Amino acid sequence: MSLAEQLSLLPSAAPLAIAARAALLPRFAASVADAAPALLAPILEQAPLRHMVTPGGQRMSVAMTNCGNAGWVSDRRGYRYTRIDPASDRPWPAMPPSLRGLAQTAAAAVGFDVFEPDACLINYYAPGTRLTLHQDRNERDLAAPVVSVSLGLTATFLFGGLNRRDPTQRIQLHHGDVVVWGGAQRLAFHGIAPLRDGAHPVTGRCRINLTFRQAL
Ligand code: MD3
Ligand code: FE
Repeated sequence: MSLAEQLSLLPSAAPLAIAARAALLPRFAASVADAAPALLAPILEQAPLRHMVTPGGQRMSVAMTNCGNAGWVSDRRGYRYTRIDPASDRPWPAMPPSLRGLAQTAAAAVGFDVFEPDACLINYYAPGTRLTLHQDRNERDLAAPVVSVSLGLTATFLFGGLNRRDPTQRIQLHHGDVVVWGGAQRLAFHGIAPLRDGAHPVTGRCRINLTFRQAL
């Protein structure tokens, strides 16, 4: 059995509280993480990954797409959630119930008993890709948490404060890790350091991050 297979059979470690209503749940998604590429393949076929453009005109280095009733998009007009994929003029692909249920179970583990995500943003990181410090504030109800599932190569998550220039903590996010962000940390600045090159047995040479949100 490969090391990755052995690790996937270990029980997940205790939650790591980051703040009152924010926590890292190590390997919480272990049971679905190894099957995620097969689950995502038809979604990526219907709504291919694309490099969106920021309102300032910069091409994002992260490639993105969405599933669910709403999807996050960025272009010269700004950031927003849409029900229709502008690339296909069709609704975004459905959110797989198993992934939605996992996000709900994770949210409940941090005290969010009611979490009804309608959007799942899929972020694809090739080696060298980064996500600069930003806040997520396009969701209608900022009292709802964001739940993130990491797949594939390990990334360094940068976790700052409520002001862009506050110091950042670095947290390693591994395959199968889940992070729940709620409470005051919901509006914290955060990002991903340039992804280190490597090969992961499940995803290959990339990291995929799924973020579940109550957007509309
Ligand atoms: C903290 N994604 O999609 S996930 C994003 O790994 C995003 O792809 C990163 O930041 C990634 O917006 C980080 C963890 C995460 C997601 C949303 C948050 C942390 C958050 C919203 C508020 C505070
Ligand atoms: Fe974010």
